[in-house]
Amino acid sequence: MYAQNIETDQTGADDAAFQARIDAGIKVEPKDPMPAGYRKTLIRQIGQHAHSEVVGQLPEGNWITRAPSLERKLILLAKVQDEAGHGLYLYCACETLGISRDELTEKLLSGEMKYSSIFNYPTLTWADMGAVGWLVDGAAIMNQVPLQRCSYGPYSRAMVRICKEESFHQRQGYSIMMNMAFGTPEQKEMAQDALNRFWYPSLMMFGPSDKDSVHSAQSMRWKIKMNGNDELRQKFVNETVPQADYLGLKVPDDKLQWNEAKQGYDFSEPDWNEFYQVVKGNGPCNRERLEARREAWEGGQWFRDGLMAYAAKETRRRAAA
Ligand code: BYC
Repeated sequence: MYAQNIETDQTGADDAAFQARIDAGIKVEPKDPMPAGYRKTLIRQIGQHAHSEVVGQLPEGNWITRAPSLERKLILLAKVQDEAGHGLYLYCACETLGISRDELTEKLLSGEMKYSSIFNYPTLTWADMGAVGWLVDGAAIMNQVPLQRCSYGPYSRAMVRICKEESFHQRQGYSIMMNMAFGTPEQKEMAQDALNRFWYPSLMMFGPSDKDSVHSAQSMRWKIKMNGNDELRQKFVNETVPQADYLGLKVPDDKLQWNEAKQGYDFSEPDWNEFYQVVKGNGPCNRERLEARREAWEGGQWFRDGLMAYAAKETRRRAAA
């Protein structure tokens, strides 16, 4: 039933009338008519976003047992739990479009659906927890704050709560970076090394340049995306460079320079060949990440079976009462 809804426009939305509603700022709700392409694009984007949150737990989960203090361990645990929560809100939002969580997971594990390229990079030192919070969550906020105003009601509402939590995540990352950058010379060196490794992968999070972006134009018309990839990347660079300056760290880009005329920084593009390789599954940690998700999914089968058996038993009990 679900697949049919996705492939064909069963709800029969008239494109012009639908676009007029979007242009008027009216939110689309799950039972409203919508073009098949709109539904499909949302499933792709929200599903990819949900997968990113869940896979995003892995690089940080790697450091929970090695956090340098009890306080840092508690904060990191809370953050990683938040990511699981974000995944749940987003899977729920996606399910309102007529696809089940099981189907979404199968598509992730088969490689048909993606997750953010950033999580295919390893977290090698404690300073990486700082860089991930500061840069990765910082980039996520830049992208997600505008999505609170996106046209699909369940997605926009999920984003409100997610953004509040992401801003705590970003601050905890920056707080780690401050401790490291203002700490011993060795700590500062670790902070610089983390920035060096995470800078360009963070810029890639916004997706390819607008000229190479396949979906941006249509997604922006539908208000599934509120901004172009390059615009958000530029805003991220403009906000982040002064933060690096404050830390006394150097952004690893010799071409980085303030441009008075555009009131923003000129900066080097990431290596887009590397980006496409990572997206295709050939990044440093792609196999490891998917394997961890596969193990978790297969290992949890007995528990899901138990829940289903209990739900069936309860339904029978209520019917008999
Ligand atoms: N990684 O036409 P384009 C987070 C793909 S993490 C992998 O511009 P679109 C978090 C794209 O899917 C962030 N793939 O695409 C933080 C498309 O391929 P397909 C997760 C990417 O969708 C800390 C192709 O490249 N956030 O939240 O218009 C801890 C062409 O691109 C990437 C979201 O998902 C990438 N970076 O724009 C835990 C936010 N970039 O699908 C979690 C919502 C592009 O045609 N998503 N591709 O095969 C978005 O805003 C948009 O989907 C994107 C891409 C800006 C990411």
